[in-house]
Amino acid sequence: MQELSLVARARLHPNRVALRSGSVEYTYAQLLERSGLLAGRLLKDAEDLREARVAFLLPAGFDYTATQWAVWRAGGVAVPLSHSATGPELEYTLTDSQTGCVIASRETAATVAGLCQRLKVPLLILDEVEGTPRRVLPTIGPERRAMILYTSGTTSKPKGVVTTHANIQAQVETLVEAWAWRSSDCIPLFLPLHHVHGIINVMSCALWAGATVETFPHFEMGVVLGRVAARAYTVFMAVPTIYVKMIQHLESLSGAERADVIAGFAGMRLMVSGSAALPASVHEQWTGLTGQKLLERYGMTEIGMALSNPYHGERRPGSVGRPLPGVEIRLISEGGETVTGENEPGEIQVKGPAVFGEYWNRPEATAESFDHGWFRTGDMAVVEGGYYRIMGRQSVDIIKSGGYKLSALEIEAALLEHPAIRECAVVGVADATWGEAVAVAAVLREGEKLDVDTLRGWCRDRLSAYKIPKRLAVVNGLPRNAMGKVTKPAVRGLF
Ligand code: MLC
Ligand code: AMP
Repeated sequence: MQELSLVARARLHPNRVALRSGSVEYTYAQLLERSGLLAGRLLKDAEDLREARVAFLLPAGFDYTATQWAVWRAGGVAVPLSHSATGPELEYTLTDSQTGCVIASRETAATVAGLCQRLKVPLLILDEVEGTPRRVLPTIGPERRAMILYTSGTTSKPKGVVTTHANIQAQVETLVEAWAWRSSDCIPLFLPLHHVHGIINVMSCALWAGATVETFPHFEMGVVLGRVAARAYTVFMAVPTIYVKMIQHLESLSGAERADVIAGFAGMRLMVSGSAALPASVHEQWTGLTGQKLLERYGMTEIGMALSNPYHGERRPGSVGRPLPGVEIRLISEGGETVTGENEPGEIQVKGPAVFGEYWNRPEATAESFDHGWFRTGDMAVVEGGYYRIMGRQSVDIIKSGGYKLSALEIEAALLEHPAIRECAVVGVADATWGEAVAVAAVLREGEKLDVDTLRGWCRDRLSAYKIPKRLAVVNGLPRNAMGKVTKPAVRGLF
């Protein structure tokens, strides 16, 4: 029987702890057992789910991972849902992915029950699933579709990035090799589990290596730092916003408490930052505080991780290092030429087994995002002294806030439904904590008034909390160029 590599590897260390939540531990044997039973339940009488989409809204932890593995082992495509998503956002994800079944816990069921009923999608409540007798599971080839992750882009609505088992394996193997993952590792997982940073870099790499993942429902500063002080972890991965927040928090702690946390960080073998630019000043502050040189890397939902500072060797602040093993990178200049020398900027394009094959049901968007087999990231970079430095994005409509990629167009479309707003333009403005903060310039209808708190309150049912504008400028007219097009750099200048 050919098995998925991640699953087959788990059989090598059945008694090791795979996951820990609070004081409860789960071994690899339990993960295999539970995911096998659930896979049987999902299959019912079928032999293979044949890439049917199965969405799940589950907190990070044993049930999340067992469900993800169950979907894969039954031949389905995993569609993890966001806990921050609003009703309309969940509806979009379920309908766009043509999901055939949703899995929730007793706690999360209320969020999706009404929607599932309306869309006539069966809802499975995990706590009520009965054990299904052991049964033969299908053979899943590496080229089969495995997962759809929704990512915002230059189109208003998020697109589903489809990765195969081969893509996921390549994404995991390159990191396990480059960052020397080992079975004695233990890592905290507090990042959202509907994005690659949490799913691939933290969870799947750790489980591939036979290591232990300690899960948290979200980033709980006090609890996580308490465990750091208790020397619970060997590896730590976070987005820059978390490092900024931890620096602020450490400064507020008493001497002894602070010394314990710092010693916990200092003793780790690896600390990684990614998903957004880590300002060199934050990198240096962190080294000053803990002695740890953060390893910054660059990646994307469509490609996994592509560039990384070295595990051994110079980790340069403000730089993302060199291509990871198995990843081909080229820079293409504005004129369409391949950049050959240093100090000349170009768009990062990526090739290799980790690169996704398609956006779900969007052949045109897929075709546009590739240039003769090279994936066009839309990120600009330059090589300096052998290391890549990210210069920013080609599109002003993509915002990175606290590691989340947001589409200005999607936010504008939602805001235009507000009865007081006649026109608006959304931009990302530089912010010391969030990297970029969402800001909106709005022209109001005759006689209307609007302040930022009222607008934020109105947005709550429509947009995930992290997409909601933090700043509002009410203006008489939006800045436009001679052609009448809104000029976003000038909009940024309003804040
Ligand atoms: C939370 N808020 C945000 C926000 N996160 N606002 C803007 N941007 C964000 N990222 C809102 C909250 O809803 C709340 O709003 C207010 O800000 C304060 O919240 P908080 O409690 O202080 O923040 P917290 O909940 O701790 O969240 C911060 C965070 C979280 C950094 C821990 O955003 C996070 O986990 N980010 C990681 C995202 C990620 O994993 N990205 C990887 C994508 S994959 P209010 O209105 O309620 O007060 C990828 C590829 C790659 O990028 O290379 O890895
Ligand atoms: P996502 O689409 O959510 O996977 O986000 C991917 C994007 O995050 C990339 O296209 C980059 O713009 C950005 N990104 C990831 N890592 C870094 C980094 N180290 N520095 C700058 N930007 C980054």
